[in-house]
Amino acid sequence: MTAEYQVNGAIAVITLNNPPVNGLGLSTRTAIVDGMKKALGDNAVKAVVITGAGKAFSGGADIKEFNSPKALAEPTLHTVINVVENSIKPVVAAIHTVCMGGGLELALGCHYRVASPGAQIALPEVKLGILPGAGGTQRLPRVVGLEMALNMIVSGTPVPSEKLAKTALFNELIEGDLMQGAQAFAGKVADIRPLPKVRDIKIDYPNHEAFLQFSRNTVKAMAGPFPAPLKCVEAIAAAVTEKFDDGLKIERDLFVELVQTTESKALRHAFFAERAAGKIPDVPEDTPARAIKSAAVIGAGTMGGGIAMNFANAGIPVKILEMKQEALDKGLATVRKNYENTMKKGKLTPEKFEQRVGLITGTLSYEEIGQADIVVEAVFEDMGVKEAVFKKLDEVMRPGAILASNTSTLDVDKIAAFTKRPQDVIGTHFFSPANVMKLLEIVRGAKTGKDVLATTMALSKKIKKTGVVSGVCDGFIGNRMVEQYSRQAGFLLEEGCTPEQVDKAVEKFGFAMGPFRMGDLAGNDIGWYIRKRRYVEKPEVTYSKTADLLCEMGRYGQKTGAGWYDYKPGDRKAYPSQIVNDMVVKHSADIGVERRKISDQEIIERLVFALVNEGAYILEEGIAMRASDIDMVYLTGYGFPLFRGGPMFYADTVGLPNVVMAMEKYAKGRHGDAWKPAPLLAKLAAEGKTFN
Ligand code: T1G
Repeated sequence: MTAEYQVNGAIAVITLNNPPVNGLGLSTRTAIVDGMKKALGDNAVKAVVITGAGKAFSGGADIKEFNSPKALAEPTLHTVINVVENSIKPVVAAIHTVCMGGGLELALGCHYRVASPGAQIALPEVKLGILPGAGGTQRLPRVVGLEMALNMIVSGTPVPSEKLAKTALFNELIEGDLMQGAQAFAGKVADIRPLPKVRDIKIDYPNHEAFLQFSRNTVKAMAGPFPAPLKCVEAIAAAVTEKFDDGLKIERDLFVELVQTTESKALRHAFFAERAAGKIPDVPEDTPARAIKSAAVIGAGTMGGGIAMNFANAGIPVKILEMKQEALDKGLATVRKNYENTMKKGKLTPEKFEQRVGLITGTLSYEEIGQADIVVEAVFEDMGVKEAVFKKLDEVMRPGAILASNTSTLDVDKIAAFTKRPQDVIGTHFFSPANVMKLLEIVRGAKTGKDVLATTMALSKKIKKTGVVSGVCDGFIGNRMVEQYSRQAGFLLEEGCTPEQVDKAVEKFGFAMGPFRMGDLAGNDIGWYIRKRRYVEKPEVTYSKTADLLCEMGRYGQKTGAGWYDYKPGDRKAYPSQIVNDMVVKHSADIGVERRKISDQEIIERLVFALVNEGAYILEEGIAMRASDIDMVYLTGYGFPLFRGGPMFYADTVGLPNVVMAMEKYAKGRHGDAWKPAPLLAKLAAEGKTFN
């Protein structure tokens, strides 16, 4: 059973025990009701305490059960809460560590609640695209007040129990032994009648309509494409205006509506995908990791400085190595400026500022970084330069140090072969700006040690990155896919689009930024350099020449004041460029392509399905371990819209047969070779299956 029952004197104790977070799955719900029946049937029992074993009181309903028969099987969470609330003996919730979602709703059905300080209290359902569906929107406002409840439910943000100690949510905070204190409290209230029920508390909020209308307007503005936040407000409004049971019904109807939405399914997919990405099938969770107490970074450029900040932010001292004092000083000054800007925004205290800046030092000598536990190379993306650096690192780094490359496309196996310790070499591909973007592609070389992989994955968590393991190929996962996306964007220009038309369509789909604005931001010369290499290595792969023509005009993007768009000094706004549009139109004529009107749908299908198809190749080659890893790469590194769940999840929602049909249509057009369906995609589509 996933809840234990025991009786200590006159107090029955029901302990949820469904690791890892006491999710309220069917078996746990059944065990709670069984425990209550035993307690109610035992005359020696005067009161009941419910608590959770391990690291949570309860993390809420078992999300894994959603959209499955178990979620609605009796006893549902509503039934469990009714059994508790209608008990003729007092029920006390003894809360510790984590009390979230359905776990908090269960506690709100109890007559009393006591908690240890520091327990994380939350109704985070909105982060899964739903809302508290077991009375949370009706009961929480009754104990913490309308405003606090609305903020907690619409944000989903946890609040430490001590911050709620003075509200009716808790009867006591117990500093010492929680279970001892809870049972003593239960003994104290065992004979008090009537039993206090949260549902009986009236919400007293004068002029609540104005507050609720203000909340609706505010939430509508921040919710973006997600329907859940506004529905949370509607459910909470019902707590104020309706009778309790009517409010409960409104909440239930809204919950059922939301749990079916694609947006919620996408958020739940991302929740599990983020956690799955940290699992490496052939590297057991208990693989011993190497201690990372100090780091070094080679290169004080934009990437090197950003990478160093990640270590400092995690409290790890880091030394940046440069060749020239001027470059080192410039890099350190940029890092300091970044932290100053964060401090000016009030997101960093002066103490933290000093601490972090103090953790980052510079050197011109390789000998001074030899004792670091990990070194990350962030030099120019050229194999010759990487070779020189890694040969030097092989000489100076202590045995057991991890030698990581921040390469964004190059062969990590070749880099490892420059050293006598390939088992210590790994790719750690950060995304610019490295101190901001969550994604970290962890590139596993053929000889990378399992402990090095485990250490780097653990380090990704410590520096608050989403680590995703990639095999070695040109561009790993993200950039290999974006290559196809960019090819299609270039072809669309030749066939009739302007840069702003493509960007607008992509941004309407939900991407943070379209491909051309992104190019201007990152620097069009980066892609130019990579294409020049590819023209030699893969002459059979065709590209639109427009991007090269742009660079030949010196229009590298914001850094040169002009790119696909025009820019004004001191203004980052992208202005459509007549020069570029004329260049594109002329180029179409030069290559004999008649320009045509192209729909947004075609733009999206060609850009997104290009990602999906390359993702399918990456999956079948084993470069990515799972489709949800590819989704995490795009959700955390490329601005793919979260409400669509990532390219592979999105393809599943479109239906793989529909994706293949669209590709067959485009295969009949120019550069049809780009639309050959990956065998895995064709197979899944034919079998009516999905990637995830
Ligand atoms: N259901 C199922 N599995 C869960 C889970 C849940 N609610 N919460 C966590 N897990 C799994 C997670 O997938 C991972 O699995 C492991 O537990 C450790 O998680 C009716 C309907 C609780 C703060 O949204 O925020 O109640 O990878 O790595 O960092 O109104 O998990 O090990 O196999 O995150 O210590 C509402 C979601 C549900 C809370 C713990 N509750 N969870 O953080 O561990 S909907 C939530 C969290 C609901 C009712 C509605 C965190 C945590 P694996 P972890 P952690």
